[in-house]
Amino acid sequence: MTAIDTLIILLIAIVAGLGLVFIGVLIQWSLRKAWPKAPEAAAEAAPEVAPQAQIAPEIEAAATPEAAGAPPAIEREAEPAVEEIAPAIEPMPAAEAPRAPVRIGIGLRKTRENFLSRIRAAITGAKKADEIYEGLEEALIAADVGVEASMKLAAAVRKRLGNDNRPDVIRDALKAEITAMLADAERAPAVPGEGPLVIMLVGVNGVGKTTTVAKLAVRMREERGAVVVAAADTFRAAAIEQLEVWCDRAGAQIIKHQQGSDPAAVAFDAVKAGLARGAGTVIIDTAGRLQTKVNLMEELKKIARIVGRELPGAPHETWLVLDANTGQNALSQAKIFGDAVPLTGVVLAKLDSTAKGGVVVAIADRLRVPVRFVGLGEGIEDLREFDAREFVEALFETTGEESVGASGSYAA
Ligand SMILES: Nc1nc2c(ncn2[C@@H]2O[C@H](COP(=O)(O)OP(=O)(O)OP(=O)(O)O)[C@@H](O)[C@H]2O)c(=O)[nH]1
Ligand SMILES: [Mg+2]
Repeated sequence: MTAIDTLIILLIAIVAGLGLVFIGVLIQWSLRKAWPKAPEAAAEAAPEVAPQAQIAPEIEAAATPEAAGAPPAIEREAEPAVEEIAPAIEPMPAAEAPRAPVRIGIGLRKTRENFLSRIRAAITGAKKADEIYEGLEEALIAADVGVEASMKLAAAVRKRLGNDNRPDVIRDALKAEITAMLADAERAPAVPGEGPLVIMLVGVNGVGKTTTVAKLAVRMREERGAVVVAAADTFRAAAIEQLEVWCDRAGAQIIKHQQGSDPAAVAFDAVKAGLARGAGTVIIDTAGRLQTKVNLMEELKKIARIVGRELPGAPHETWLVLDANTGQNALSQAKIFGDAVPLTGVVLAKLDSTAKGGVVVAIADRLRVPVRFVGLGEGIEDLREFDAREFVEALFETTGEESVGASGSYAA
């Protein structure tokens, strides 16, 4: 064997070695990527996780402690011995290296297709004014804008235009009226007097609360510094584990107790930890489902009460997370949660996967609370601050359908 032969063999061995290392890294990377799904899958398999409809008042479980004459679990619990709780302050985890943004552009495609085709059909063609506005109203209702908001919008456009039935003019007037309706519900975000901004996320199970906590944590960390997250869904199996994985990714510190422990105590600890380490934001993840709706609402009230005791004014923001696919059901969910805790905003998750995005307008009109953020995908980057004008532009975007829209972000 010549020296050249030996060199070639050596070279082949090195290349093969490098190849093996590369495959190893690839496998590790794909496992990490898939991991946050794992707790969800486990949760789905767990018997206590019921479908989202569980929260509907009419389906409230009968076989509950209350039904058996026992007081609700939340009332049997003593308030947490707040003085005894010493938050374990761990070093803030480092966030994962930022990945390239994924799928943020899909946005409103499905909603826009649904919405525009209906509006177009209603306002084009030689029709009488009565027919046009009746059709417009029906088209808006069918696009999930809600009955009341649709009637208001059609009436406002008609009042604005009189007998001008040109489709372009009607379309522009409708845009302006929808924008005005959305802008009317806008409110300035809360500014905490002292200490961290405390945001509590509430909503029925499966709407996207935990995912939104992670997305918000990334954003708030960039805007306001360190983020502490409270794992206050202590009810669902695997919820804490799921949040832990997300917090690792987001570079947020998680405060957790055992599964089944008092969520108010977890939230209290998180606020205390946030104060102690000068965090900019504390985000509280809550359960979407307990044994009964009553228990859940009492639990949320208690969390808010205990947190406010530690930091006056907290929670400064309580956002209802809604699944955009729910359509008009969103309004009844808002009523149920709003009766328990004052809602200061809405996060509309899964806007990317629905044609029912028109519900944004119904929310603004009926709830009178602003949509703060919209979820546009399952990735940690897929959260967008809601902007009424940008949203409406994207909703009506027609030039080069499915190319980059005027807003460049909501539009596909
Ligand atoms: N397409 C899409 N999926 C989302 C979005 N936000 C959340 N999801 C998915 O919705 C599912 C439920 O999300 P979670 O964050 O676990 O919902 P949750 O409200 O915390 O659920 P519970 O803890 O059971 O109450 C997951 O599969 C998420 O990936 C979004 O904006 N777009
Ligand atoms: Mg959750």
